[in-house]
Amino acid sequence: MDTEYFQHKGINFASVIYSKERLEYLENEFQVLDDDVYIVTFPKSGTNWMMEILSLIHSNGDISWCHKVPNYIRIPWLDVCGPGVKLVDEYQSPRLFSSHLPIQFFPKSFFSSKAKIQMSVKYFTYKGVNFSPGSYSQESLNIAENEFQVQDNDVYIVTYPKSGTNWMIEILSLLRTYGNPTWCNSVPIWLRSPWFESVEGQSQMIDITPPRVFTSHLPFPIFAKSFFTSKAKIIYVMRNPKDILVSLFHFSKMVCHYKDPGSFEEFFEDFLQGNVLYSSWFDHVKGWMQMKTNKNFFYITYEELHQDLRGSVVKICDFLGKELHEAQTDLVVNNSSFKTMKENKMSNYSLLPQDRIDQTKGSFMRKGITGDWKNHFTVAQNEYFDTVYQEKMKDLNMKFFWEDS
Ligand code: PPS
Repeated sequence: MDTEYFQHKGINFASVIYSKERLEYLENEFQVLDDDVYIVTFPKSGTNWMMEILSLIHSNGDISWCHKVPNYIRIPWLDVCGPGVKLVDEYQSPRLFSSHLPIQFFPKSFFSSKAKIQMSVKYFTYKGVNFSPGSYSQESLNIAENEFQVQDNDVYIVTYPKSGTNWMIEILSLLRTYGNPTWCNSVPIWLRSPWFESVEGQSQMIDITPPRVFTSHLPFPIFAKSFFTSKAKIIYVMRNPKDILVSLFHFSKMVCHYKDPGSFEEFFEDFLQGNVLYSSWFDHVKGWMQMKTNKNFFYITYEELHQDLRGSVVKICDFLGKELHEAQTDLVVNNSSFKTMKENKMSNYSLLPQDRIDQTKGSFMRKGITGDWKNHFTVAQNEYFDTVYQEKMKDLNMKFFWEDS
């Protein structure tokens, strides 16, 4: 039997378990109590695991409740129709609920209550690398690595997150139009250069016309196999990992399908250990630097873009074999500035719905500067970071722009 979906305010719901009436009721009339606790998840994020943990906390570690009562009765689903509705509506305080509701449909009364949400996001690994189930699946990653067909005139922007990926997408978009910003001002950045390993990117790439530009955060060992027998090109952008750490810390608080970063101290340690999305920055950079002498591989740093954007654009043009007049180069430079991108809703991610990025917690185009780590790291953290950095990077024999700063 095919599952039928209906749309409620732009989101798909399976009609066998959801109804518009119930969603309207929950959003507008359902009364949250101050001592309620809600487990809220995107599907497959560890909901049932969290239900078991909260049940055990609720019964002071006594397993007998978990053994006698099914979990959906111990912790009813708030949003699911059927017998669960009765359970929800007749449930006595203190109440525990589960829900997959996006934030915009969550009971309005929650936001004026003292109730708590336990939001659970669990990353999965693909060949040892961490990914978020909100954007990737084992299948999408397997397709990207093993089935995706790279074309000879493709260009790939490859980065570890927060290295200047979107800046490079904007630059390449503008190169395509010889500096004319119309395309950048009318098409969202993620549709101009989809992430070819993500579930969404794989559905968006169907509409891409050659010459295709794709984006990727994939580490070298799991990149598209077909690339290595093609004439396609890669632009690899790197950034001072201290600034990446800071940028990723702030961004992780905004993205609903990223794990809560915890305190800065906790995130600092997670980053150094590679316990973050896409795992270790050190492995990413060292992996891709194996390509550094390949003629179809060009690398540049965020810091170089900052110091000399015009000179960087000229180098990128040389690599891509693209010829631009002086005035066209100026247009590319001006239209890819931080200020222009921050004001462009097609490039600043403000179009994404609240359940993807919580814009109240920050901005994707946050500061756009180099050296912001100095405003975040303690002296001890900086020394610790440098020790780990030197140890992990010692075999690479490369000097990076940021190492003198
Ligand atoms: S992501 O989520 O991995 O795709 O992010 P990514 O695009 O790699 O990096 C985001 C950071 O790049 C900054 N940014 C820019 N800086 C200067 N100029 C321009 N045009 C520009 N565009 C994006 C953005 O502000 C993020 O850095 P932070 O330090 O958080 O401000």
